[in-house]
Amino acid sequence: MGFVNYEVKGAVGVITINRPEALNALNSAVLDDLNAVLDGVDQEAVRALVITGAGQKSFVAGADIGEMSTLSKAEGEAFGKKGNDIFRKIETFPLPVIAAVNGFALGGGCELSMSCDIRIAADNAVFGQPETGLGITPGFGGTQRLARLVGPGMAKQMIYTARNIKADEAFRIGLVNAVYTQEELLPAAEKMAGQIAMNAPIAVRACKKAVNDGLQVDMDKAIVVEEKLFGSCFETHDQKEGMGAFLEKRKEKTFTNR
Ligand code: CO8
Repeated sequence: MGFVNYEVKGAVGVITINRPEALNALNSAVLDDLNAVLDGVDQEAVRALVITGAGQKSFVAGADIGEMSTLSKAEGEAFGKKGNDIFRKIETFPLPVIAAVNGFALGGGCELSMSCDIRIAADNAVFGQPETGLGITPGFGGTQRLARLVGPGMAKQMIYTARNIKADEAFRIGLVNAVYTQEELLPAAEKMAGQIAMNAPIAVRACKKAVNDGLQVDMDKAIVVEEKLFGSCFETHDQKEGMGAFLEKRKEKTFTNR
């Protein structure tokens, strides 16, 4: 794909937003390429994804301001929907997705990272929702996902002030799980994805669905979501393999995604 690279390393797929001349800003073509890469992921062979940005400076510096600058009301809504649909695809993607945030994650970039299951950052990462300074609201889910991740008070502060925060502050408020040096970031993301990939894929997918779906409903309904998914695991070969290996004191396990 022109603006999005995809490389499979064992059971880990690495998606790289590749428009470094514009700090990987998301225009329509980048979004289309990202969508096509997601649609092309082999969900049998690949068991976890990493999303990162090309170059040393930026994860994604936002939606493309040049492209957005002349939009009408209807076009703005349509552009928001285009991004939202793709980011929701990532959020509900059957495989876990790790954002390796290697620099600027502003506006749509922060929103892209928040649609991933897990965020880890390089020490040069900068997060923010600068939209109010541009005369708009966040448009790719920022008002919703930031509030859910860091709480409404901190989300409102970041969004109303449009103030960027550095990696250490993002770590302190729980927006990222860990901070690495720039050199260590991608290896760390791939290592984490590799650890996930070693576990039973159906169980990992069910855990993603349980957390995501359970957060949308009250606790009484949420534990039923978990019960159903927990029960469904007992129909799988991988449950028999995982528990069989424990009982037989066998270290090697072969999870076949069945
Ligand atoms: N859009 C378009 N081009 C960009 C963007 C962007 N978001 N960010 C950077 N670029 C381009 C610059 O224009 C520049 O291009 P050129 O060399 O042709 O002039 C190139 O990337 C390099 O950027 P800088 O020279 O500015 O690099 P600096 O190191 O000086 O600054 C910054 C880096 C601080 C990241 C700076 O580029 C910046 O502030 N960028 C904009 C960040 C921003 O405001 N992002 C949020 C955009 S709004 C958004 O994402 C809303 C999402 C939802 C949309 C829903 C629509 C309905």
